[in-house]
Amino acid sequence: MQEYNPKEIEKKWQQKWLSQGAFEWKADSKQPKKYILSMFPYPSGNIHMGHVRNYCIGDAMARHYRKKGFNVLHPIGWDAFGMPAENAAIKHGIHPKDWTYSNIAAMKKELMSLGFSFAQENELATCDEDYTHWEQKFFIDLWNAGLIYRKRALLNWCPNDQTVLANEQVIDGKCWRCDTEVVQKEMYQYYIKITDFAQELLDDLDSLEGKWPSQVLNMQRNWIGKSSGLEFELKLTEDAMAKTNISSLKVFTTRPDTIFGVTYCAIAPEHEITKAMLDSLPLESQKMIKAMQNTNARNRAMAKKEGVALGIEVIHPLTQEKIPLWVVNFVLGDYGCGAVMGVPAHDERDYEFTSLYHLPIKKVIQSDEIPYCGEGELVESGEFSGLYNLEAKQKIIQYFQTNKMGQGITNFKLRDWGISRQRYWGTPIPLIHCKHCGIVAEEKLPVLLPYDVVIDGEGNPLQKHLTWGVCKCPKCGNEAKRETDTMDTFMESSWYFLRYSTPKAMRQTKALDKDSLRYWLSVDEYIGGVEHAILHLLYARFFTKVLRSLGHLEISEPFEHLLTQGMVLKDGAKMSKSKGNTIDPNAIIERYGADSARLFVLFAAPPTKELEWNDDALEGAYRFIKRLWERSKNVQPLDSQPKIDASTLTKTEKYARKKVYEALKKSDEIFNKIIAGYPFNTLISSCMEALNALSDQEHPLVWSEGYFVLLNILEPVIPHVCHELSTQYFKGSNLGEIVFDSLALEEDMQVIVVSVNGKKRADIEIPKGASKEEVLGLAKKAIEKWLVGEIIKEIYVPNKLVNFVLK
Ligand code: ANZ
Ligand code: ZN
Repeated sequence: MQEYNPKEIEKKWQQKWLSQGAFEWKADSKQPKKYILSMFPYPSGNIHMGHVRNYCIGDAMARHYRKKGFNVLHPIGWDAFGMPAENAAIKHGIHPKDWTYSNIAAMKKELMSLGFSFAQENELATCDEDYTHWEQKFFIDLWNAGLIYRKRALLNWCPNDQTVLANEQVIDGKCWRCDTEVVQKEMYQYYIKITDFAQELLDDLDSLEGKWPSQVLNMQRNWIGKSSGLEFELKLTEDAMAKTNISSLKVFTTRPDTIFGVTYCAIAPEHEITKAMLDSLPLESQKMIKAMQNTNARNRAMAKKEGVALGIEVIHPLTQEKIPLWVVNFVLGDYGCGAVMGVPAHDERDYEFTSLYHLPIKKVIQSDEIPYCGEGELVESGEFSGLYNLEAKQKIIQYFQTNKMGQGITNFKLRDWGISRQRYWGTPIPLIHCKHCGIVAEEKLPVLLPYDVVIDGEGNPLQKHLTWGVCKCPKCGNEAKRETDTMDTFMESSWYFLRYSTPKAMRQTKALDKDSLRYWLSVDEYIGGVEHAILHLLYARFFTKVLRSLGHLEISEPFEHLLTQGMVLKDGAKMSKSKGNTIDPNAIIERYGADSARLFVLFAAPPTKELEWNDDALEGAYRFIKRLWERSKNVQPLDSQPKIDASTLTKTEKYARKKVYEALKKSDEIFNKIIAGYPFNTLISSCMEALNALSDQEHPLVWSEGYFVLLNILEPVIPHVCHELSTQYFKGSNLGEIVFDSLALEEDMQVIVVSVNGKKRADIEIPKGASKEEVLGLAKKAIEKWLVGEIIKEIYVPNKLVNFVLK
């Protein structure tokens, strides 16, 4: 027998699988299917342990279901547009396209060297021309359906580089390249109306209950952020009206029950009243407000509370009191009305703010603490005093509605999705600006990126290009200009899982193929990092709903089950380049082989938990496979699963068989989801126990049967060595359905408790069906040292316990 040589056998099998097309799906719509998908990678150039983990989990599922007779779609692709490619161009002068495709080639090679069973036929990169084509088609469909619109919005702008910056390019308020102070500049942006689907996106989360991690469902619910309350107006005082030319202030509150506790009102720095007042304020205040305006609103809201008193007042609609008006950093310009009523006695944030500026506090819900955010009885609240606050909330909304002073409304935190980016390496937005016709959709798709661009970090490369942007208006034929914005890369990742199902032969002529979609979607198992819990998963759900509403699709939810894998850690910290604690998967493959890497990753922790890097455990994984290889010399070759008459076996032989079938049972429980979360680690440890138990016995058929089963259930984890041994000993006949021998699990022995004077002293194993005398004999032996007096009574409860009562 040869030595275990992973390099040799892994390469051999990988080549064989590829040349046989072993992982391509068959077009048989009568066969049951499984669509197993690990989130596609960004082609940064090298795979890291996070990738390895992600694809090991998906691959184990794909291989298992394939063996069970499912038609499996398990594709791979590349999330290929985005900023790093442009950064590489700026730093190293490599063209983003060349950089991206060469990274794809390199990473593909690395992934394939792990033996992942990816369908080659379905591969795609989102920067492929055909992908661009259909994404632009969807864009235009949405545009024509009124689901995309253009609006001015604030963007991070570097005045020196004359360029828009992504949030991650703003470091401490400064440009990442030139350290210039970043400002907020108003520019046209394209938005998708995801808010039209807010209610449906929220409601359908209920259908994912139990199938997606509840943490992710809750994060999505909070992000959509439905809240109901009262919207009403406060009149400005005559003086304030004179100063601003504005007559009233509209606010939104979820707590109308606290309305008698208002001691100030606050507006966003972007509010029209702020703008009207700005020039008349002291210079110091103007400076503060401008600084707020120049800070990204979400960051601003997280910062230390601060505010500027405007020196004007509004009138409380129920008490007619005058209430001071402030501009504060924690009110968002684009939520609710961009203005709030401040109730420091019953809101943490308002309390913190009023404490800083020594504003009055007025308690209106009975309580001993301040601030008090719980429920209770209203006090000092006019005719509503004495009501329980939840009831008062409804009564006060009613009062405002009856008197036409305001209305009960529902608000969502979810904002429309801003999809335009002022950068080169993305899908061009296929619109044309015509002097005569306005904005017109391009008719000749795809609109491809020009290759000859200058990417130096200054300005927008597409805008600087001399000829690319010049075109003819599709409507009137006059000279017109192309839109130079490209799309947010989340657009591409919002439908790639649909596109995978489009057969390659159809990809030029169709975005999606209805028959393929009907068969393959939804994705049965989606595996990825929890960092995508909100944006990607929300956009993908939304896109699915939009495409359904446009008639492209029949499903409403794209991902039937979601598994969020845990992080890979080293020395307790997330493995990352910036921390310098990464482990290169290639080095592991080089030293131990792909199977050891796969075994380690799936054995070290259950998929959803954090995985702490451990050199010894990796070594252990390798040793286990080596042992599996070496002990196979005990196996007697077979062509099919053997039938064993258990009555002829010894105790250790029976025990070995039991361990083997326990492992098989574990595998069934995992894949039938009797145990949740695909804990492959427990499957692997069952297999290890089984191999140990086999090693304690010599029966050749028990060895063979054991390997027949173990190679089958380990194949999804360590495919190369399993295929190799399976071919050597069983002609591969074991890599399919396996018959479960439930008799092998039946216990010959049972455990009973032995007590002395009612106190438990031992558990003993006795043969099933042993006589009372035999049991008492064994029991006495087990507790000999406690038998210090004369036995006056022996209590025997069959199958359960023995108790000796001493004098
Ligand atoms: C008075 C009040 C008293 C509030 C109280 C809360 C507790 P949701 O929708 O759940 O986030 N708010 C309204 N618009 C805002 C904006 N543009 N920026 C920042 N905060 C805003 O909660 C809405 C509550 O957040 C509203 O109810 C308002 O403060 C604040 F004891 O009004 B509340
Ligand atoms: Zn025109």
